[in-house]
Amino acid sequence: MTNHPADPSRRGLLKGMAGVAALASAPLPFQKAQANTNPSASHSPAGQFDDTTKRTWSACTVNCGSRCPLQMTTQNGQILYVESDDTGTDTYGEDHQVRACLRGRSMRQRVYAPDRLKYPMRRVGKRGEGKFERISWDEAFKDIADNLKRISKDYGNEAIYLNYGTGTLGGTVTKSWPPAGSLIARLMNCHGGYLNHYGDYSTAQIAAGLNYTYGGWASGNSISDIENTKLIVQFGNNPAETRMSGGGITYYLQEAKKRSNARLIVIDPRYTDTALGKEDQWIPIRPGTDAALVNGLAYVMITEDLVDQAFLDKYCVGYDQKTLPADAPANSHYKAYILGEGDDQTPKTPEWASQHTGIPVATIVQLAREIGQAKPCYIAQGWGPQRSRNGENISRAIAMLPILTGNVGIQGGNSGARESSYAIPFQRFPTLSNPIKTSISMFTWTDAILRGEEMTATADGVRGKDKLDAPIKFIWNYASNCLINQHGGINRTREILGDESRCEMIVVIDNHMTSSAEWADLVLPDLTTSEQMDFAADANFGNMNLVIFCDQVIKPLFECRSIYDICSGVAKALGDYQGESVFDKFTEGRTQEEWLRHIYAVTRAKDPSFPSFEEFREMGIIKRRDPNGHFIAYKGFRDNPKANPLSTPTGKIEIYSQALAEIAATWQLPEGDAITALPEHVSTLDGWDDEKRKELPLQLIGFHYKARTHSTYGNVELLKAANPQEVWIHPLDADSRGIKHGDLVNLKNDYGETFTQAKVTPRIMPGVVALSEGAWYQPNQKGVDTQGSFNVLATQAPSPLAKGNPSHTNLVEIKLLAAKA
Ligand SMILES: Nc1nc2c(c(=O)[nH]1)N[C@H]1C(S)=C(S)[C@@H](COP(=O)(O)OP(=O)(O)OC[C@H]3O[C@@H](n4cnc5c(=O)[nH]c(N)nc54)[C@H](O)[C@@H]3O)O[C@H]1N2
Ligand SMILES: Nc1nc2c(c(=O)[nH]1)N[C@H]1C(S)=C(S)[C@@H](COP(=O)(O)OP(=O)(O)OC[C@H]3O[C@@H](n4cnc5c(=O)[nH]c(N)nc54)[C@H](O)[C@@H]3O)O[C@H]1N2
Ligand code: SF4
Ligand SMILES: [Mo]
Repeated sequence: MTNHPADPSRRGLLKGMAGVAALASAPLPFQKAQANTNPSASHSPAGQFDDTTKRTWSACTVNCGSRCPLQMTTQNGQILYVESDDTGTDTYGEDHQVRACLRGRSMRQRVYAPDRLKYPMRRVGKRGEGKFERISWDEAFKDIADNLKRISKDYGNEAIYLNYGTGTLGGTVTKSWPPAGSLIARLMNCHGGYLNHYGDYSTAQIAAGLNYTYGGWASGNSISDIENTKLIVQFGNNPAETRMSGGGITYYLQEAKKRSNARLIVIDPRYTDTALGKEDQWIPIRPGTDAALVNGLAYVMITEDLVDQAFLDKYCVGYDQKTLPADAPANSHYKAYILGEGDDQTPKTPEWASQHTGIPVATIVQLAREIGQAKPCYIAQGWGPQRSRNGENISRAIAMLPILTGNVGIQGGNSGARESSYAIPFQRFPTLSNPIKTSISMFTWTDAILRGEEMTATADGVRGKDKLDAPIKFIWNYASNCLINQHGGINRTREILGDESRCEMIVVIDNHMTSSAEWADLVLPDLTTSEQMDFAADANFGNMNLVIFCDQVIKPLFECRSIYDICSGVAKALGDYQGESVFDKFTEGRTQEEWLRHIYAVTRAKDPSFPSFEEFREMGIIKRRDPNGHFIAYKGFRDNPKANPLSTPTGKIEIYSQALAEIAATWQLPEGDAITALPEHVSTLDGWDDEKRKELPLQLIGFHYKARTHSTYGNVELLKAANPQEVWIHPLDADSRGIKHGDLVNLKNDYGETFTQAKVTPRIMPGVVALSEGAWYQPNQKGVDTQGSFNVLATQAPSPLAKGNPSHTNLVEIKLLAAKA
């Protein structure tokens, strides 16, 4: 869709379509423009408008992993239509165009959405009722400052929490995550600090798991390196939806695969858009059982002599007795575990794996032989498999395939992690340092409200201290819908937030009246990217990347203010802290534009090849290619492991991790959770073999959907119409429940209930249903969600090691509510 090579007619069409998409269903002030616009694009739309028509560079800065330039045409100060990148030669492998997907192209709809927040508001009803009164900015600033002072005095700054929020992750001034990179952090660091969080909803389990295998964040070969491979195996990776930009991974995958002509095997419970005829084989798998599949594959590889023994001996710890740490128990190595000579005395035969995964034995044997014989082989995992209750082990297990076959650190191979991107070094907004060193996992904040002082390092993963000293009393919720919508266990969250004596103040800063905003005590209206100047960076692309100059396209709407001005206002109201003006320390005397000029000057001082600020403003985008061609993860280690050891305790790839063995022995885990020294398959609560399945027979997974970026763009009617919210269900499961395609169905489990329409399709394996995450939670009078909002059905119990969100581990039952009219 966004990824066509240069084709003038196609470009004309896209241009015209962007106009149509942007103009349809516009709010009233734009009806005249709508009537004037000829969407056929047979001539330049710009020619039709008067002198005030202008085209300005901006960007889409949401957290879809990509970053896309937008060129916005305005007339009389209002956005008329939105186009994307038209620079470069548009030849793959050169500086091809980074074209926005339909979400970015519908930016006009988001900017002018009827539910735009217009002025600051204070809650008047009970928390969560959604009743507010309009107040002035000065009242809002004073209220926040008074509460910050009171709460930090009574409980300490550890009681002030910056919630996870990625709504404008791609910006520089507006950057909303990581928390320490945001302006809210800078503000709080001028006033005693805040309780930080570690980990993220995206990658908590893989980041924690592969840290023990490779040391630190596990990188993968650049996706462009697929042009050098023989076989591509993707576990739960769906870039056709999750990396949609014209500069995005989906384009690299297609183009690189064309060059190598490598086979593509997709392992996913769903037949994804990434497969969809472009794959050579789809292997549907039961959610949460990828580690069991790997075990079966390893069994075949070991018994058929397909493993790279020399690689395992030289680079790895714990494959067999030879490299097992001296003080590890006998037979606790990987080979013993697979062959059934370890503690459980269970050989992980293909038959064993088939039972767990639902994949036929012959398919497992054939896959093992194919992977074992293809050299090099690009094995990668998206983040779907790890976003589960046993995700740490799953991520480590998948990495075993390239490790067993010696595909790590070579061209055309991969580490088993997700693909890496080439990055352009770019200065970020300095945020000063946080005097509070404590942090919690981003997923455990509701518990920190409820029982903060009981939370410890070994039971709850508190870091920086043995335990928390205060519960959360103040929440900054900036560019985040995690207060309600994006956080598992919505009904439990409602209960905890509903007790106003616990968390005493919640400030939500957003563009729209989201379900999280409804739970705020104060709602502050932020500018969109289109209303201010900023730089966008940090895309997940291939071996080319870009930085975008986001200019101010239109004047701020209503009483909206930028996050810089909001933080400056609070800073002023805070007065002095330890004898220093918070305002002076926060602003350093600069305006937003002056900061951007300063940040750019710092970037340029480090790298004089950047053009001048004014040149960049004119160009809109700076694109660069990786001077090394393709990134090859762990190449230095592979070439010379003594000179370039990994940052694991042994400096090697740790198949058996002593650090994990220690954690397993010392942490307190709830019954049913496991941390293991080897990347074992473990059964979990709400997994396929949970007893509960008798009542809740269907496994429910989520996925990231092209209709939205999480919840962002969820209020754009055109996108909703094109990609409705629906639950994928196999015809066998639908038939046995009397459900037909398009029927309204109810999804229910221990945590909650919702309804949505059924998509009856063989694109999902029997016994599994899938619902995209991010639909806007909207309960009816009985408290039942009406929008198919995923997180009413998800748990708040974290995964064992990362304390991360097990979003894809759920059991559910589905019933017919009403047949399609
Ligand atoms: N069940 C389930 N839950 C999940 C996931 C899952 O797979 N399944 N995925 C998880 C993942 S990976 C993530 S990253 C999180 C994402 O969760 P969030 O980070 O909350 O992401 P969004 O839903 O996009 O919400 C961002 C908010 O920012 C707002 N916003 C957008 N632009 C701006 C701006 O310029 N200024 C301000 N102030 N606000 C802005 C949007 O209106 C929206 O309310 O969700 C997690 N939740
Ligand atoms: N359009 C769009 N793009 C996005 C986002 C968005 O909301 N919308 N969100 C962005 C963000 S913040 C993130 S973190 C990424 C998320 O990127 P991912 O986490 O990779 O995306 P998901 O769709 O959650 O999962 C990928 C695939 O894993 C499959 N899957 C689920 N469970 C299992 C399992 O147990 N085993 C296997 N093998 N497969 C499984 C799902 O069916 C899905 O097709 O996407 C980013 N891109
Ligand atoms: S949502 Fe992502 S892919 Fe789409 S325009 Fe925005 S940044 Fe680009
Ligand atoms: Mo994410």
